[in-house]
Amino acid sequence: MLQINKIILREIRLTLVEPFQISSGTSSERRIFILEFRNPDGIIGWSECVAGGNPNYSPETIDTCWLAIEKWFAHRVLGREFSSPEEIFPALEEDIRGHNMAKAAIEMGAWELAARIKQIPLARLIGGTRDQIATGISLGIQESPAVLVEKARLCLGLGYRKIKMKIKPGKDIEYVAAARDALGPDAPLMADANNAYSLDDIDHLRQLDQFGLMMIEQPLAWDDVVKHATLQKQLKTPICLDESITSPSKAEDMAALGSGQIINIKPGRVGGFAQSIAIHDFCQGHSIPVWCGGMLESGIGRAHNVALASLPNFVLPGDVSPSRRYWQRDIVIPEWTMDNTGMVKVPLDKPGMGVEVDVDWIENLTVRMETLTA
Ligand code: OSB
Ligand code: MG
Repeated sequence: MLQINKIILREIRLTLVEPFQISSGTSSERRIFILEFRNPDGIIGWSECVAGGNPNYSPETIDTCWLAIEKWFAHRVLGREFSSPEEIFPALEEDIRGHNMAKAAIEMGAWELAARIKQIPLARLIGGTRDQIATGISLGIQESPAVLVEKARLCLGLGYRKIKMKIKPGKDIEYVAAARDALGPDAPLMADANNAYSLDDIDHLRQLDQFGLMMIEQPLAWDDVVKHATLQKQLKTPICLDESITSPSKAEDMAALGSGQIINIKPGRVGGFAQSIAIHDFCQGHSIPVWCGGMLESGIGRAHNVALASLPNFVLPGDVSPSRRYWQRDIVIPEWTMDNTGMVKVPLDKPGMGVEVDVDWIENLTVRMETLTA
């Protein structure tokens, strides 16, 4: 039986070890929204709402999520009895459109709490089978091709199994060419455009085909699945969709239309674990590989991503880099680490997400807090 009688919302701020630039903006300080869930026996679960400070990735932000949770979603779960966390998403979805990251924050916290109540690892509760996951790094747009090459080389040396290079018009062909040239034909390289192009750029994007990239992520509009199908027909490089896959139905559209061949699943973007699992299962049945994306999460969101990436069809390395890639000091104990072959261990020796929250540290970092009760 799953019952939640208290949810504590907190905003903390953490400074990134280095600023992160994508085609639609740069972040240097991350506003992070974390949620604590308590059941009547005092068992505690955690989640992270992955929305950013600005709506430059999706329409949601920390502030819209806070409002949506406070106004609508918390009260859909507080004080109610659920027989399984699978019942949470439908309860949040009824007559409320969108707000997936807010829904996911509630839903994923409920799964984490459920795993702790059952005293089993979260990864196992959601159907994960791996005990370690392959990891890649997402490198922001750099000031020159030479700087990108230097960073990418360092990352391959650290063991990362995939190097994702952020691109935008004017910082694309030359950058990717330099990386391929310097790192050799077998380096696992890909690019992520975060919607920086249109169908007018087909000839330009076709130049990327010569570099043997594993994939190009979301070159066209954030909500598009139709024009990506037109582009994919003209490109040899597989398209991977990120922003525009917001539900299992969008994954079905991608497969039906041929808009892409790979999906980056971010549980926040799709409304939580149940929706992620549904997309995972659909893709597995259609031979579409998936991998777990990242949203510059703290150690809490990272824990949820690691659990998700342990499912069997997560066959490509995820953007689930270790804590030190992002933060001077993370908010979980132990911090997330990666071995020198690019593998992150799925914590299977503890119930729940497998790391503990450094409560004193988050108390110190908290800039806003609100307690919601049944
Ligand atoms: O498009 O995958 C993206 C970060 C913020 C917003 C969008 C994206 C990203 C990343 C970072 O690529 C991945 C990570 O967390 O390491
Ligand atoms: Mg992306």
